[in-house]
Amino acid sequence: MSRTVIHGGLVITASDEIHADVLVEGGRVAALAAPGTDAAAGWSAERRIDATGKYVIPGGVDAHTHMEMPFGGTYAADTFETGTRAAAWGGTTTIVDFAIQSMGRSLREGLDAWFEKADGRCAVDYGFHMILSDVNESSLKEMDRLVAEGITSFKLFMAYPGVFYSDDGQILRAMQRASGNGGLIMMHAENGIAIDVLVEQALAEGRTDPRYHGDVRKVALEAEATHRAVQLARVAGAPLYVVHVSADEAVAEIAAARHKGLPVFGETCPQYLFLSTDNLAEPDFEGAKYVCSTPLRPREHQEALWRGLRNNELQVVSTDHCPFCFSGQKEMGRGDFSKIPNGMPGVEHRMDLLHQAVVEGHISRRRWIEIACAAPARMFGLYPRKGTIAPGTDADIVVYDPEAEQVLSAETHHMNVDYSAYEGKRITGRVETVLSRGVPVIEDGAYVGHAGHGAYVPRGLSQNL
Ligand code: DUC
Ligand code: ZN
Ligand code: ZN
Repeated sequence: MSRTVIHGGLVITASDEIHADVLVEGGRVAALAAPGTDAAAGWSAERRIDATGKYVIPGGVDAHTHMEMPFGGTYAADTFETGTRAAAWGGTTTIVDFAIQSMGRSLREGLDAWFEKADGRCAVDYGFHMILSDVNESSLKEMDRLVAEGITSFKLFMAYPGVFYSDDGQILRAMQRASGNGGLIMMHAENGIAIDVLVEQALAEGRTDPRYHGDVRKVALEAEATHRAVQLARVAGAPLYVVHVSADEAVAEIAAARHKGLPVFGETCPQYLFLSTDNLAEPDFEGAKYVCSTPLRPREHQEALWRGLRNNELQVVSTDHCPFCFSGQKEMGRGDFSKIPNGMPGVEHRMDLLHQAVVEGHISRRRWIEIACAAPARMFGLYPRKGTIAPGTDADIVVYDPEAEQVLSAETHHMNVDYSAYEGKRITGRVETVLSRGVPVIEDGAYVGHAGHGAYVPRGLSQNL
């Protein structure tokens, strides 16, 4: 059985920071020992990684990606191959992507299509959530079967009428079903019916630039939908996970629900923490690079998100990675912001941006690991196999240099997209080595993994309840 020793580093998990040597054996963590005692303990190993002065952290778990997602007449530009490779570069060793049920089709057909796209192509491990676009008697029954197979979470949309949208009755039925089968409902909480009215009015009045995407998708309409989702989940007796929370008033709705003791959870994304409507207003259609939904908000909202992450009103930071090239894809919306495909690249830089948040004092090191690794793993039934470093866990391990400097740029990133949302941003900290189940994927600044190493991971029920 192949053995690796990572010695001299500071092992950081969501609960501890300890100087320890880590023994990896056959793809799993076998033991941790006090620094320097590894030889005495008889740890012979083929590979020894010197982590002196470095952090040894669990591989990141990005619970919200959309590889090759069809949207607005085009497809997200990262395939499972390019997207998981970029994830590995940034220290993310597990993604949970969204398989999509098409209108009029079964969940099974959607899921099979996503298995087909991912099979044999991934650099790191992957699981699936299921997007419910057509809630009916038959798809409700299928939910039970999927939960038994390890697809234990379901995304519903209160936005995008005519595409992914579910009405309140459909949402309630899906929540009731999840309450019975143990599944977790993930909600895109924006009032899409009202938004569509405002889109129509904006376009009719000649307000067509990307910044109006942010204008029409109002804070009140995110907060209202979040409130409604909470009340529907409460009536159904189901837990609720609100995805890509961007507005302070939506955080307040989640906090109020949690204060009542309801099992309501929230996720935000780096773009809401670091970017703002100032980006959406960039001239010459550049703002299109930042069109995603929920939209970027005025920067005053960022403090509520950071506070929410610190005090556990928000539990998870995922990326909602859904990249569209500026050239040829974002450009589809010149003269009509509603035709700009919604989504931004991000899977490569989540761990780094959140480390930058540690450097800037927004969160502690352990909270960094909690929100980026342990909490998403627990939330989606992957813990402790993923999300921590302890005897028996998968050896998904990142050696992270907290002192290295880097500048984010489309010139150097590995995502299959022609721009960076963080072009020129200076970051302190960088991934040095990445192991996926004990196998090197990134080593000495080079990609040494291969498509097909990444395995499908069936998930258990959410462990946060
Ligand atoms: N939001 C996006 O920005 N892109 C894809 C789907 C979504 O909900
Ligand atoms: Zn969404
Ligand atoms: Zn999404």
